[in-house]
Amino acid sequence: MASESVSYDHIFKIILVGDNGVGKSSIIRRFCEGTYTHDMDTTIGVDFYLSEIDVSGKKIKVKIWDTAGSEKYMSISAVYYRKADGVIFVFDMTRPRSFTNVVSVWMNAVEAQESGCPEAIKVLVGNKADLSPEVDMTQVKRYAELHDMRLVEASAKSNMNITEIFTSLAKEIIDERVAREKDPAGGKKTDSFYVARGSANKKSSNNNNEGGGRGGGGCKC
Ligand SMILES: Nc1nc2c(ncn2[C@@H]2O[C@H](COP(=O)(O)OP(=O)(O)O)[C@@H](O)[C@H]2O)c(=O)[nH]1
Ligand SMILES: [Mg+2]
Repeated sequence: MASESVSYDHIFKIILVGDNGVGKSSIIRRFCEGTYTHDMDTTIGVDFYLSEIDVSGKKIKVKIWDTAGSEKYMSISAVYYRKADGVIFVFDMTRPRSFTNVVSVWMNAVEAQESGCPEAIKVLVGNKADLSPEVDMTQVKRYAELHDMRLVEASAKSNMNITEIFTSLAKEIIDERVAREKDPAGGKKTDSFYVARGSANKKSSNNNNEGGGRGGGGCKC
């Protein structure tokens, strides 16, 4: 049988990190498969997913690494932080501790792997935005700005801003590469925006392709 040959404009490695139970696997499943289940299996070590998205007419293959949020897996996960093009830090908007752990554990773990590599583009995601927030969002916004990170309030359950997370990250990675080619010494300059609940990017259906969304690529995991 002849194998299908697909060429891509870009291939990006994206990893999701954050505490156990914040919804990393649910976000990926929602994005890749358009599904949500309440009884998710706990991720052991690292899972690997593939998807495709179209951003500004470019065909992009995204390799998504889902890591276990337990510290005992951090040493396994650390290998996968290396050479990531994008890192999605996930916290649970109903669990303040999961945000303070982004600050005190996950950011340090990722930055420790970055030596010698161009900086990965980072995004901060507050998941479970379908529930009442317990996290102080003023503090979260300040942290995101300080780290030049886009902040997205999302819900894997209600499919809010899930596609937005990946398409906007891919676009930022492309913009960063273009900027670096033009000016190799230049630093990253991200528009610091905040995608809140009920924003224009809110999505409510599974196959939301508008605005450069997924180009019909399902997960090939
Ligand atoms: N209410 C709500 N629950 C969610 C959401 N995302 C995930 N969950 C639930 O949170 C639990 C942990 O999710 P999981 O994806 O396994 O988290 P992970 O450990 O970070 O991969 C599961 O019971 C999910 O069904 C969400 O957006 N809203
Ligand atoms: Mg998981």
